[in-house]
Amino acid sequence: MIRLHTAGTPNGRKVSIALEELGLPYETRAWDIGSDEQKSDEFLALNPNHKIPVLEDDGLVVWESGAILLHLSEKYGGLVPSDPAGRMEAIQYAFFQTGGIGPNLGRLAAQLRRPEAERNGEMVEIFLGEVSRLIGVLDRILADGRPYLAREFGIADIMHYPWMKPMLALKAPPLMERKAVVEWLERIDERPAVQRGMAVPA
Ligand SMILES: N[C@@H](CCC(=O)N[C@@H](CS)C(=O)NCC(=O)O)C(=O)O
Repeated sequence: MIRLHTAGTPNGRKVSIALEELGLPYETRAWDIGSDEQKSDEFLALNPNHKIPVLEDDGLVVWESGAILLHLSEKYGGLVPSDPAGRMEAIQYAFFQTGGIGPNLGRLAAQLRRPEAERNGEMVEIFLGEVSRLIGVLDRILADGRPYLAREFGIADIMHYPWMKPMLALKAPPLMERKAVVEWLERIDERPAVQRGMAVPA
C-alpha cells in the first residue's frame, strides 16, 4: 500500500506526477500546511522536518521529494535512464532542483504573495536574480535540442515542472525569454499523467 502525504504545492505534486506516470495505485492524505498541521505530533512522527511530501510504502517512510522519486524509480522501475551515466545525470538534476529553483523560487513567491508595501525589496532582487540565472542555466542545457533534461522523460523533469508551471501560466518575463525552457515545459504539459498528478490533492 502506498500513501502520499501531500498538500496543493509543487513539492507534493512532484510525487503525485511520478506515481501517475508509473501507474501505481496510491492513497492521498492532504495536510493543511496553512494551519501548520504538518507541525502536529502525528506528522512529526513521519517527518521530523515538518514538510510534505512524505511517502509511506509498505511500512517504509521516505521524505524529501528527490529521495521519494528515487525510491519509486528503484523499487518500481522507470523515470531514470538505465545506463549508469544517464542515471547519474538524472540524479544530478534532482539535486540541482532541491538546492536551486526550489528554495529560490519558493522564497521569491513568499515575498510576492505579500502586499507590495510589506515586501523586502532586497530579498526580491536576490531571489529573482537567482531564479533568472537558474532558468538561464536550464536554457543553455536544453538549447542542444534534447527533449528532456536527462534525455528521457523522468525525475529530472518532474522535480522542476511543478515549480515552473505557474511561471509558464503567468507568462513570467524571466521565463518567457528562454525559448528552450518554455518549449520543454510545454512538452511536459501535454503528458496526461502529469496533468493528473498536478490535480492532486483533489
Ligand atoms: N526539500 C523538501 C522541501 C519540502 C517543502 O518545502 N515542503 C513545503 C511545501 S511545498 C512544506 O511542507 N512546508 C511546510 C513547513 O515548512 O512547515 C523536498 O523537496 O521535499
